[in-house]
Amino acid sequence: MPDTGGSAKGDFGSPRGDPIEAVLTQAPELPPPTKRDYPAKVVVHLEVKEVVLPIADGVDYTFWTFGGQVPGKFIRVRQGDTVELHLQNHPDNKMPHNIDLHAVTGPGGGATSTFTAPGHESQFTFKALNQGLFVYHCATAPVGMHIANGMYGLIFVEPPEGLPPVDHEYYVMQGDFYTVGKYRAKGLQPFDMQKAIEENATYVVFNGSEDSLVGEKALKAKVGETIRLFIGNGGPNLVSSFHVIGEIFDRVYQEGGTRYQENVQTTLVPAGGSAIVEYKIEVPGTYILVDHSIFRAFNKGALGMMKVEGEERKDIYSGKEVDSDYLADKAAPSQAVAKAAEKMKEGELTGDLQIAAGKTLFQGTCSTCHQANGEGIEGVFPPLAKSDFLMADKGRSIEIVLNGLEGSVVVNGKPYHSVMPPMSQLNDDEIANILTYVRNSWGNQGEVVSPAEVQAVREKTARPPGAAK
Ligand code: HEC
Ligand SMILES: [Cu+2]
Repeated sequence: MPDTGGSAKGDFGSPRGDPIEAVLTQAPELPPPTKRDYPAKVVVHLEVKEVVLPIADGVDYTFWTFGGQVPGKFIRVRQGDTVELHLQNHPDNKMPHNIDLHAVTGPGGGATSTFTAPGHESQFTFKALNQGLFVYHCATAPVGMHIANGMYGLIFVEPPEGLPPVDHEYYVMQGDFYTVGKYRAKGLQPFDMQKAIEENATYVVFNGSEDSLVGEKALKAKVGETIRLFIGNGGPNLVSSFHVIGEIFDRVYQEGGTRYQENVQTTLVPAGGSAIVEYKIEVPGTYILVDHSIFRAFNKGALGMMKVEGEERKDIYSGKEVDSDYLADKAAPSQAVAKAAEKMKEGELTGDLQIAAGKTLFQGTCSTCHQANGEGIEGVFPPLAKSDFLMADKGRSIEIVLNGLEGSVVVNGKPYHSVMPPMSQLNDDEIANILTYVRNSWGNQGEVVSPAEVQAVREKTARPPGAAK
């Protein structure tokens, strides 16, 4: 492979032709290739907007964004281009902001030239000397807080000859978020500076929300196609171990640079760094994008999907489709959880809404052992369907979910000697919904369980050692 020469070879002279207004896109889409063979002047208009958007079902967060969404809009230029960047700070915003692009050669990467108060605009110009995939972010003090609120995006400086064509290019950027409430605690969640300093993330998500790449919003492809993912990591704190379950990366341009490595399972994406990943798809089905620091995927939101249609290839893979057990409630996303959260906020939560939300949550949390139909597995997992033990005592059933159960228990005349782990990582409203569903399904009939009842049990009982609070 030829030496690209870094910045020394990246100056192709003065920009030629008329200035070009850059096409900017929101994730997961990318602007088209520049398809240019000369250096141009490219004008970029980015507007900072402070917006309230969902980070999870029923959970809102005040994001600070480059362009109205997290991550910021994707910028695509060619090596040697001269970029004239205009940063607007929307008049409704509360904070000053600026931009530091890692693609810039020059102190501060643009930050010192672009400090912008609400209602103002600033601009600066740079020549993109190095090719590669670069992060940009806000660098206004307190810098960590601006990045933690979602102020980052990607700029791709194409090599002069462009990249080889592929069937799909997608933009995926990871970020960690810190909220006062625990994971999925409902309502508008404020930023938690202390948790951010301690690097104790509440959420780790792709593209600004744990629902951004699941269900209807999954990335799409067909068997036989080649995919190129432009992966970024905004941080502020965590390094990503990016992995696609069921795929092997044919090529990885490590850290967004020029050289590629081949046949990679998991690639590191540093905070404030990137990677370009390519793979051809042979087998149809659902592929799961994760940060393989795996609690982040299943307990903090770092999980996305790529749905691939096409002919089965039993010679390559004989297995079954999506394993709904490990995918939890994301296997079949429903609006039920969001709806219940919304009505709870308005004080209009009904038993029916709780049952619907509880059903979704049960699939993810309890059905692995107690089975989707609540029948359990004889001798191993006791039934919840028509369980005399469950229905005899509502308070006790709350306690079991919160604190687990060990030792001997007799359900419908049959003994069980096993262990159920505590599920106290669930919120009060989630446990209330699950138990309302369980106590009103498969022939069971009982009253609703309210979040207040769960909270009361949480307060008056002790968690077993090692359980989540
Ligand atoms: C990892 C497997 C596992 C998971 C997940 C699990 N349980 Fe259990 N559960 C058990 C076992 C095992 C027992 C019996 C424990 C014993 O023998 O003391 C049990 C007992 C119970 C009981 C009392 C016995 C009965 O059948 O009425 C209830 C109620 C219950 N679980 C509800 C739940 C709910 C609700 C969830 C989801 C929030 C859940 N469990 C998740 C394994 C599990
Ligand atoms: Cu900012």
